[in-house]
Amino acid sequence: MSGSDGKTGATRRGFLKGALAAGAGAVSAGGAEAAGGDPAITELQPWMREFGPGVDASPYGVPSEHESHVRRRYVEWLRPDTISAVNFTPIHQLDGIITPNGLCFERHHSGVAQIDPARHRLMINGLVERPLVFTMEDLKRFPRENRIYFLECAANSGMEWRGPQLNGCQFTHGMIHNLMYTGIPLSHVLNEAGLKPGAKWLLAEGADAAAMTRSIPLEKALDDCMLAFAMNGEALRPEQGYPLRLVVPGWEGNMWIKWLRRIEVGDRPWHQREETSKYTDLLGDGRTRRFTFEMDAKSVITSPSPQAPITHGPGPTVITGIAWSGRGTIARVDVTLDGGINWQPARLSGPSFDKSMHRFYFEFDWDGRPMLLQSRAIDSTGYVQPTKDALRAVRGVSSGYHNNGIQTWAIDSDGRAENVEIT
Ligand SMILES: Nc1nc2c(c(=O)[nH]1)N[C@H]1C(S)=C(S)[C@@H](COP(=O)(O)O)O[C@H]1N2
Ligand SMILES: [Mo]
Repeated sequence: MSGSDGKTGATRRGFLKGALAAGAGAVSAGGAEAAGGDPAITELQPWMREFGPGVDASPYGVPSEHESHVRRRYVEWLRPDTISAVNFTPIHQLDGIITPNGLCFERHHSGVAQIDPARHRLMINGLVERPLVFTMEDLKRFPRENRIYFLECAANSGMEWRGPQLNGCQFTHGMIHNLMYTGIPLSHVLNEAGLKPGAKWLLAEGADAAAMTRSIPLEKALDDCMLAFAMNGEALRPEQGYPLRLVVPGWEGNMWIKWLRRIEVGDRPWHQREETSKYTDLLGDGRTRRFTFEMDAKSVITSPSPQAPITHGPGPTVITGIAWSGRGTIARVDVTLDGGINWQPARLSGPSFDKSMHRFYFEFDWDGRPMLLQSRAIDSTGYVQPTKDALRAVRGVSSGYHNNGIQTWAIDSDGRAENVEIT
């Protein structure tokens, strides 16, 4: 598995040597060196001497070659060409609240459906007055909305249920993305078809070879579900369901059917594979919870973390991370440096939207000693993110889905981070 880069110690030693050569006191509070002596500023660099690539060099822009390490990654035992295929968002390298389109984790059960939008249709059938079939063009004639939501797979952090396993938040928490969706409220097409008395549930079906199908309560469908065709201002990426995906705000990612082709209206749930043998929470006594739709409040420190160690010495240090709740907004995030003995409120920065990712920062003076970092989210309902032990006390140790327990990173005096658990 490609985890931490193992370069931490070397980088920090390099910095200390530089600081010593420049003389004690040359390092300012922010870590910047006093002017003079650094060839990176005193000498002409290659890019200062020549005309750069012209305006047409990349008609569709890509990140700097120096950012090529920022990419989706997978783990060896969940390979890309299997039914369990998943890769992970590099959350340790991102900032703000919006996930760039090319870095959104992917989870698909039969690969990416390659769909010609001109031949894509959405059918509404079942308990409706008028069964209807829409083209993409038809759908775009309904009034559109723009909304920002997180999508988290119910299995995110699932591999950590019995104890710390993966050394990096990309792998422990990276089955999440947060995007601005453009689309139409699902209620528009349901009203157009006309709901018959007795209509209580929907079955959403994908056009991929897996024909992913999930039952969704009608109440939720009419409340805030969307038929989305754009993410962050451009057409959905094929991986995210091009040309049409169901958006089910705050609820587990599995319900957000990609490549959406059919919605059947019925009077009861269908109990499909993905809502019975999969995506149900096994409890300690052998029973399972029937449905767990909402994603509970959760947070994680993304930097420092095992793939993003602290690469400077003691002094001003920035901790950052993300928090989200399927039940509303994030009211507060607390951070602890000592494994939960003392908690301090972090600083939330950026817009706070319902069922969207939130960004937090915590700035402090690191004394260079080892730390046990944790964050804990409190959402707008007052719910407090639990410890992993508290979750196990209620749900046993055989579960895997819906693990929103508090994550701990042990930081050593070299700034390296490791996935640990405090028991
Ligand atoms: N048609 C279809 N929709 C699907 C899936 C799939 O395999 N096929 N996977 C589901 C699962 S389990 C998750 S977590 C999300 C992942 O969305 P993403 O690939 O945009 O990250 O899509 C859901 N929708
Ligand atoms: Mo999922």
